[in-house]
Amino acid sequence: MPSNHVLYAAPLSYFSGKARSYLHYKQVGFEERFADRNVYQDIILPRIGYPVMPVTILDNDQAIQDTSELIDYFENTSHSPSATPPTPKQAFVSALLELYGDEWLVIPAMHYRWVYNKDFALSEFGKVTAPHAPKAEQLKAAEKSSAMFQAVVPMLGATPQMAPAIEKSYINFLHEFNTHLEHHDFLLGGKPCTGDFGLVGPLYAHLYRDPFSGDLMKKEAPLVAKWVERMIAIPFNVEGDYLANDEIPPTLYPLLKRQMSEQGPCLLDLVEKLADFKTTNKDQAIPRTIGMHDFTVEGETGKRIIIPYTQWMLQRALTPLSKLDDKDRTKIDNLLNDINGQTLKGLTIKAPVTRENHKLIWA
Ligand SMILES: N[C@@H](CCC(=O)N[C@@H](CS)C(=O)NCC(=O)O)C(=O)O
Repeated sequence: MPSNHVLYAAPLSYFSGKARSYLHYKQVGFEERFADRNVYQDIILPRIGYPVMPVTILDNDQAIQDTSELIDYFENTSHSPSATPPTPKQAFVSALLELYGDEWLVIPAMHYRWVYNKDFALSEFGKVTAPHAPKAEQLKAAEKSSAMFQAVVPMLGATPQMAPAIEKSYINFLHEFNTHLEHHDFLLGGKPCTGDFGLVGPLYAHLYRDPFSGDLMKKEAPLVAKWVERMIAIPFNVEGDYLANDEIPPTLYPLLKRQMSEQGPCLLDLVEKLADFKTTNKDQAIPRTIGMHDFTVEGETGKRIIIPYTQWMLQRALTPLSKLDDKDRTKIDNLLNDINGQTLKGLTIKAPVTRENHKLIWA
């Protein structure tokens, strides 16, 4: 397909998997280039200002870093095939599950990568950091370049104390998603939505491609592994559509309930903590983290960092609700009741944020 969009990405990367899968689905035509050390130096740092992947340079030379901004860009400029359900309940669930994949499943993804797949992960980091060096040198370079990622694991809450609960929750999630996939090819029927792309980030690079985790997924949830294979197939093959009448499949409720019970309390606390932070720091750049808070998974409570960016993802799910009429609003409220997400009903974001030039700023 003729196009000069370039995706700088790598196979080991969480968000590269999301961007790649979406761009193939969207059929916009792009070339993927390996984001090695030189790409970081020559393209990513000068264009974005900090080291991160994936980065897309569009054919008009615009640089897009964030995968949700990438999705928004192509959903707004190239309509078919769409990843945004046209009806309100499905659009809301799609955005919620994108938030879940991006900002919560990072906990099991990072846990399994660094506890069970460390050797493989290091060899993959070596390819990014020192692509042309001999293997031993690559591994040495990988220890250095992956140090920040390894240090983040306990900060995300994936500590040895939390490990059994994180694994229990992930296996339960796999079983719940597997049951859903006995009935549907994608989250909302026969066609993927932004929620599918959010989930494929962790479920591809870390939890399918890393060898121990891939075996676990194939054993515990073979249909989830097949879904990953559908999500990464080239060309991306879709024959169906979203379910009629704005229906949320009943088999999705256990996943949504899991999200509300685990991630929900952290979302509410984040909204409070970010508002508190703003009262004393409103002239300061918004930091990547603003302290730690409790989180509870399968009855076990640990601590994890509070990430302001997550509120931006939450806002993307909630903002469209304010434009709904009373009838549609009631439908969303009923859905939130059914998934134990009552606390999100009418939630006020006290210190809204937005993104500008690849950075989070106060809205
Ligand atoms: N929200 C961003 C997240 C990007 C991200 O976290 N990328 C990871 C690799 S998958 C990274 O480069 N992390 C380095 C860092 O955040 O310092 C997106 O959607 O693109």
